[in-house]
Amino acid sequence: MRTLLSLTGTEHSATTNHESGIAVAVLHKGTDRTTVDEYLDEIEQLCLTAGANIVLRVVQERERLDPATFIGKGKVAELQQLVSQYGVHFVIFDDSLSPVQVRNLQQALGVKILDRSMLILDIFAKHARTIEAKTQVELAQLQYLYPRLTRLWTHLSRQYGGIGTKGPGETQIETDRRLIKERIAHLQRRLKDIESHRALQRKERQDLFRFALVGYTNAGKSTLFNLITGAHVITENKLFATLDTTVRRFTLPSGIEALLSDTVGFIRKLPAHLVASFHSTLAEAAESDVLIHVADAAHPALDRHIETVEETLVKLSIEHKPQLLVLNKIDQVRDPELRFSLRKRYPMGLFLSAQTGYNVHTLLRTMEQLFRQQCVRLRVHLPYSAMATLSYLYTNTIVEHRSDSDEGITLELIIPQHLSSTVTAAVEPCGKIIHSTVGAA
Ligand SMILES: Nc1nc2c(ncn2[C@@H]2O[C@H](COP(=O)(O)OP(=O)(O)OP(=O)(O)O)[C@@H](O)[C@H]2O)c(=O)[nH]1
Ligand SMILES: [Mg+2]
Repeated sequence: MRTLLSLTGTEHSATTNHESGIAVAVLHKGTDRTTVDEYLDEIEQLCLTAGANIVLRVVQERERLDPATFIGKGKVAELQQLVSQYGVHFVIFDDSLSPVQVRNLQQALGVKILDRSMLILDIFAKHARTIEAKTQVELAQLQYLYPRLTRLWTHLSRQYGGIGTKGPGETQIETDRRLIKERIAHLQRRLKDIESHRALQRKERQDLFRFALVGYTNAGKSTLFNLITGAHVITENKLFATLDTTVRRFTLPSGIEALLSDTVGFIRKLPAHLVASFHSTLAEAAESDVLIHVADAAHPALDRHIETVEETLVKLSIEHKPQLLVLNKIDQVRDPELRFSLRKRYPMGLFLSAQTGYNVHTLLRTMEQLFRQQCVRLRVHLPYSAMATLSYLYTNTIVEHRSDSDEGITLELIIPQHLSSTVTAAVEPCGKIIHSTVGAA
């Protein structure tokens, strides 16, 4: 990863420890100042996660963006002064900058220029541990870089070469482009292999009902996951602590086993390449039966976080799955008025604390209800000789009721819909299905 990016002169890491910077945002018409402050809070948190500090925030009210420098000339001059006054190492913009804007700003300010996408890609690169995550991040980085290199190349060829000549810059960048293209193809092949392996693993587990935790980064997904499944996924007060998907079995209150998955979090303006290249990681959520949307109830930007997650689910085409909204970190919402307004805004939300365990039993009961709604109720009759089938039914279905008579055993069963043909096939050779109804809630 490092070698390829260094070909272009781009540093592997956007920020390094102890670097300081200035955060810049533009206040567009129709956006209020509080929202822009929230965006800058998030940029600050992203920088902290990447190991850098924001020492100053600059907001410009502007209708039309400057194609050359994004912000206006006067603001660039003001920034020039601030950069030298505070001795910062970088200036970061909340919006996406074009390669030309990055170059012009870099020339004018003499420090590194970053935008939100670059910083997010950087954090992903730093946090990637597994081969899968590393491959996905590298692919996203190169795809982000590639079109930028193309435009840069056009610029350099004009500057150095001119028509019909091949200047040194041009040759170098052509080589870089070819190498990047080859590497992208290689990474895509590798991800395809990983993806088919994952699909095989999912198929092996397909007899279990699947819940998937999704939500904004830092909402507490992994904390809740660990609490429910007893796993030890890393939880941190940093953005994007989790970049992989972990799946574990857990037991619903009725005793039936199900699967729960924890995955990478979402954020506003998540670079499109990242969403695309994290396809195999997000496949577990995409193929789950129920999505549990975890949100941080104590966060001032809660409403916007929920909107962002909903938009991301649409982008992933999984917004139609049955969903449960969990408002986590309720232990941090102490003001009764705030709690009241949250309940009014989110009447369907389930308020809990993954840290203290408050109300987690209600979540489990609700999960069980959702499971039952997607189940089939079966009444079967088995002779006493069918002990193996009986034991199979006890392990793989919920036995709601059992009655024993001289003729044999009658069972009232609740089973996930996708298992109904498997159960029918197990029962029919020795017993019989008396009755079946969809929706066992
Ligand atoms: N007070 C409080 N803190 C919580 C609660 N749940 C999680 N946290 C804290 O919130 C931070 C983020 O939690 P994680 O579980 O890592 O969040 P995540 O959603 O998995 O985050 P990413 O993997 O980074 O997307 C950690 O410092 C947790 O200790 C809660 O119910 N109450
Ligand atoms: Mg996590």
